[in-house]
Amino acid sequence: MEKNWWKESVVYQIYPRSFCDSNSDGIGDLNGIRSKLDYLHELGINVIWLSPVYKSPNDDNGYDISDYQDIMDEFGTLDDFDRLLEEAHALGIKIVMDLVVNHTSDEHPWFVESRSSKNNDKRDFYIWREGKDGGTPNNWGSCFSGSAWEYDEKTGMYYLHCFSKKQPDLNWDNPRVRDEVFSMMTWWCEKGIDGFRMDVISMISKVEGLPDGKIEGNSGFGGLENTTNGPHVHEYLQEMNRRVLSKYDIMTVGECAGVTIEEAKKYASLDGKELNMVFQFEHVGLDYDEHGKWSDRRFDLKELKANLSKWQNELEGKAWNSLFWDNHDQPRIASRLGDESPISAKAVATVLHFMKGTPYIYQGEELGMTNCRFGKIENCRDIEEINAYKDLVGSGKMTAGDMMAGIEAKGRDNARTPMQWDATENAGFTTGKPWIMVNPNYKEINAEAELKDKNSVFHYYKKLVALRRRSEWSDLIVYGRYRLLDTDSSEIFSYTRELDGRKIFVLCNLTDKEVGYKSEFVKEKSLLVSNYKDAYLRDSMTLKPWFAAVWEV
Ligand code: TEU
Ligand code: CA
Repeated sequence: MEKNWWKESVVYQIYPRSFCDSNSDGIGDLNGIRSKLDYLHELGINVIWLSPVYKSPNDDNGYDISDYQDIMDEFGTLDDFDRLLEEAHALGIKIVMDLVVNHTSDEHPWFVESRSSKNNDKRDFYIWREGKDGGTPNNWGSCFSGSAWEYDEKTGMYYLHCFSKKQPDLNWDNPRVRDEVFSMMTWWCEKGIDGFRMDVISMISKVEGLPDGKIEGNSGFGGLENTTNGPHVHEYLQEMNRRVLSKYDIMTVGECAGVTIEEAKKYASLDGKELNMVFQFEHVGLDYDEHGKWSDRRFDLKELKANLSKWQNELEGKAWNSLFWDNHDQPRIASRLGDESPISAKAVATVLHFMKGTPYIYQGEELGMTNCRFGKIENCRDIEEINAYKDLVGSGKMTAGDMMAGIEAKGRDNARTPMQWDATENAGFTTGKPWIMVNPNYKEINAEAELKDKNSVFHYYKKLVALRRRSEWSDLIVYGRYRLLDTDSSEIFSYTRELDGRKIFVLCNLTDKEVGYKSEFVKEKSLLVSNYKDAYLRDSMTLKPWFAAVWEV
């Protein structure tokens, strides 16, 4: 297996709006991030994935970009960015930008011109269609509820928006769109950034003719199948690779909603023709129900183990995996798979961080931050939650109570409550009024307290990062072969990693109960890490609640 720095990295995702506010306006910013670089250096991570910081009206908190080459007013200036990049690099921390090019903001000059008439220079930068039978051009639904088409009075046509109506989809079939995107990417690479996370990159090529999709559940709209993994997506990414990516020593990860194993082998093939790795979403869709994500259903552990193991085994030797539980779109794993106790946060971290692939830590995950009881929709800020609430409660498909339970279990705002730095007001995130409520448990869960407590979730994550990046087991953890054990257990998640005759054994009890365990290994050579003190390996053991340990055997 060829060695690469991005395979040996641990990435930390920052959602700038909620990370650290340096000028008391209640909104996180670039100088706030810069003030916390030492904290990240202490954690030991070597790459930051920065969620979008470009100019944006913030309809979707920066995932609606109106100028790709300038910084959003609330976050600071390009000079602030340059300083952040310089100081991060001085600490050996790389910065990967969030590239959002499936769509722009409707306030981007390209779209302002495109919608102004039927025949201007930018008209076919976007996807405009005549209506059909007095309605929309097809039955596609938006990820943020409602139709994926918006009627535009000015020219009497519809434009496509797979997300909010303020996020019109770019027409990637137009070579001039690709030219503009590639030159913008080159501009950022020339500034010295270290890579791109590519937002919904699997959606940039739509099926010819934009045919109706299969009606999804009771939404009344066609699903995403005609918008993901489309006919030209690999052609466009290979062109992007030839014209930009291959010219720099950078890291790329594609956010690929709907990606299958077979598609991932193309997007993230080891031949380096497209991207380095992908985010797949099968595992974080396993606790959905008939209401889609808006359910408080929990994972079935056997299903979760089988899915993660499938990705470990089927990409082996063919493509590189990413490993994540949390991000700015997901609820927090300490609540979702753990029981919000620190010991359970350490257990779910152990399970992920010894797998094969590049691990991603989302801001606050290293503290064991949890989901938030928002109580009422007025406390929510996320366009996906607010639109879904209006749609599902407004139409009587869900009660307000069930919908709030669904939002508190799975909503994106769970990841977007302010980073909890200390026990002072607003968790030390801001001295102003925070743009979104602070999780009231910040008095117990905060960085200051955890930095002082060697037994904290923070210090456990620090150990996981050090084992992967700077230990005698680093090569084994990064490049070793994965093998799932105890396949039929719905309580235990255990596996081995093996390389050049050395083997580690990962054993986790993912329940809050004591569990008897018969081990095929009877004696450890060494203990790498455990969330309990007396983690001795025996052939017959009683595993305490949330017990996690990794031994060399
Ligand atoms: O997410 C795309 C995406 O798949 C998610 O919106 C997902 O559909 C949803 O959150 C699951 O419930 C990317 C960004 O990560 C997200 O923050 C943006 O809202 C979206 O694209 C549009 O840019
Ligand atoms: Ca601020």
